[in-house]
Amino acid sequence: NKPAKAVEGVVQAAAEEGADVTRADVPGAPGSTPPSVEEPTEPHDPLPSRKKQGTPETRTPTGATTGLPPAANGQQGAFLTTAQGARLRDTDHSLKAGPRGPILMQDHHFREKITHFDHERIPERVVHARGAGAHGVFTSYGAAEVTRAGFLRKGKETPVFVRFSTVLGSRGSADTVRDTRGFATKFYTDEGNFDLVGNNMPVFFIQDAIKFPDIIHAGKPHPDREIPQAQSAHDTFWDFVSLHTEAQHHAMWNMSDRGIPRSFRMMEGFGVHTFRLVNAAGETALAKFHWKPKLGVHSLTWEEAQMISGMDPDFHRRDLYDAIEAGAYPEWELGLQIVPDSPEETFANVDLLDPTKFVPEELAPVQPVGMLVLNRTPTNFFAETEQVAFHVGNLVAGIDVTNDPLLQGRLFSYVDTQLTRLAGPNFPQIPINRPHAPVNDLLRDGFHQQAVHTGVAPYRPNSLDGGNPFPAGDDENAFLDVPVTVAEAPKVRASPVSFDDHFSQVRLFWLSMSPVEREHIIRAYTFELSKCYHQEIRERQLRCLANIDPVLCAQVAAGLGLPSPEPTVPPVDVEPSPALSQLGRTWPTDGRTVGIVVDADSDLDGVDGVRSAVFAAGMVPLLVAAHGGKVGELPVQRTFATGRATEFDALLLAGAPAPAPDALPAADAGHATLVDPRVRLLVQESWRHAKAIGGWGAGVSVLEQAGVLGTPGVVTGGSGTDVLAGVQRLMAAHRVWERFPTAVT
Ligand code: HDE
Repeated sequence: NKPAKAVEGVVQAAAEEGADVTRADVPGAPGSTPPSVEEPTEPHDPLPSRKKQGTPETRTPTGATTGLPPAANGQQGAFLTTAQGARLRDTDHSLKAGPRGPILMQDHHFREKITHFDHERIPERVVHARGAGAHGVFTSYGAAEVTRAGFLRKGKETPVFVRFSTVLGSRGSADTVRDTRGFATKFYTDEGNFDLVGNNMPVFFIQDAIKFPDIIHAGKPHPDREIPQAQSAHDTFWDFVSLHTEAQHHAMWNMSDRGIPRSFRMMEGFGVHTFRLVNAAGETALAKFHWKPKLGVHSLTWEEAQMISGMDPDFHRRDLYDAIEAGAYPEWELGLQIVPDSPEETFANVDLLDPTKFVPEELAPVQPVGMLVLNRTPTNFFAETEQVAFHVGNLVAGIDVTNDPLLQGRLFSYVDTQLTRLAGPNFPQIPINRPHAPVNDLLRDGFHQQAVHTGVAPYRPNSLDGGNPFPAGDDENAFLDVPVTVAEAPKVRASPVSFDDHFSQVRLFWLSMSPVEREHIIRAYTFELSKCYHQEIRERQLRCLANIDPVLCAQVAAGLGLPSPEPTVPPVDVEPSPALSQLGRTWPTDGRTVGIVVDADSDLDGVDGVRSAVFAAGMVPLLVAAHGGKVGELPVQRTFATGRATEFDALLLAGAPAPAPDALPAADAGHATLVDPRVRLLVQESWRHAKAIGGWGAGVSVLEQAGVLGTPGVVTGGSGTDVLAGVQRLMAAHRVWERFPTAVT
């Protein structure tokens, strides 16, 4: 029997926690049910903790007790303190032996402050180091026919955190480089966290996870000089992908406009791998996950991307935060391509285990199953965006993996990498990673343990903690490893024969592009290969292009000044997938920016009306003038020194600001019709980047001086609102595509 004092302690502790526990409930207390010699089998709540095991109140009081918002936890009170809470008199001077003397070793505040600072940085992610995150909510339309996952039940709302990223660059690299983008979503479901760790492209460079270090070492900067940063336009990348031809498909997606998105808000997302879904009846289906942006899929031009890398390296991050803070919440529909589960795991001749292949939407339509809305920016970048840890193995009941060898390897990598990056195994306890479902995991101790675990039996089976915790079954929605049959097969280091087809889907992608998109792809390959120093690498990549398409190959070869080789694998007949092209549709223009050039002689009332109309259309008007402050009563957001065309989706000219006299060559001085050269540059760059342009009043003379009047996508009219209406129609198609030269059809 337990000593009476110990029993009393347990009862008292339970009462403090609000539990109704009597002496007889305490195991070992006189009069309690004697413990059984059998293993307990009935699930029940954990036993009340013993008094001496009660959680000590070690934390800074939380919002519940102080009334302060939870974000303020740990940083409260009016006075500066040490990390231990002792108030400080001075934090600007170290403790010295006299004002001119050396610092004393005993200055514990100095040592605490500097030591903490010295350790503020953690290793950046080995890939996807550069990223931006946001909170949001996912609302399901329902998908019960195919999955039992609770968060996909009709009407269910689930909180999420999403992190977008580039792949190759370091944490401080530019946003608009040519690269794949990460699109990782953590769903905090009632049944545990589900992470959909995807990209903005549906295929990957390699078929087997064991090659991941190879492709990444090839893409990262050269090991000797550590250049170039955040780009694939260099020898080692093209050396690898030209030798390792299964990478050709993903390489072409990177060379396409998808490699330079206009905004995170305007990117698709793909789970890439095939997953296995299980419904409540235990029936399975194979599925691919898709995110479809409400605003459509749009890209920058290559020149814009390069200019922005210098002028605003945080372009995508800023765009995401600005949109959310302005209330223009980014939205995506989650969609599923569902195909029947079969032992062959093949659909329409596509091997569903091969992550270098996708299933064309025309063959398996994307069925919408819910809506994601991002509505809150992080409070603290490090705590949330940097410390968030995604893992493809964070699965919930109703969603299981397949044997895709890339996915299988990822199941190992994502936990492993956090052990270094987040310094130990307890990263799931970091606030941004904590599941919203109850956790009862029998994992104990380790660096940075935050929980004060009670009980004495963190093992199973046990009788000392009443058998807790208990395994769940189907009725408690336990995760199900689908018992798929594993073929009896020899242990080999090999891939299925179907994985040997490295070119047919690259050709499919190429043939699905519009002429403008093909032209961009040709220019991207030509640019990147021109940056290689080794002639043999360019020639080898041209041989790969010959196997994809003779026109593509010939055009890139011409740009490089090299002969166009013959194919070694003749290009095959494939059916294009029109859904892959970004052109030919119109999209909402919400959240787009419209630059309006004004001067004191502009019709300012008219400009004010245009501003209101831009606002009313859900877009952002930015007034651009020679100086900051105001023009008339209108506030100026950008000056000719700070506003470049890259920031605007369309440009309106309501005036013809004259140049400062000292900005002109002597011969032009006093020329009454000349416009400030920076305004001409604004117009010319907007035109080159195929943006809609409009002008009225004196603005029309700017269009004339810039040499663009009467060309496609340049609207003039009697009033600003008429011009805006024409410009808006053009913006719905994203760009004025006719302006791009196309050598290919
Ligand atoms: Fe990742 N990947 N990956 N990856 N990945 C990481 O995990 C890895 C792959 C993706 O915003 C790392 O926490 C291997 C495909 C995203 O925090 C690491 C393989 C896809 C992110 C890792 C792949 C992705 C990562 C680095 C081949 C698209 C950023 C830091 C087998 C479907 C998540 C980290 C974030 C991050 C490994 C291939 C997407 C090292 C071994 C395919 C979006 O664990």
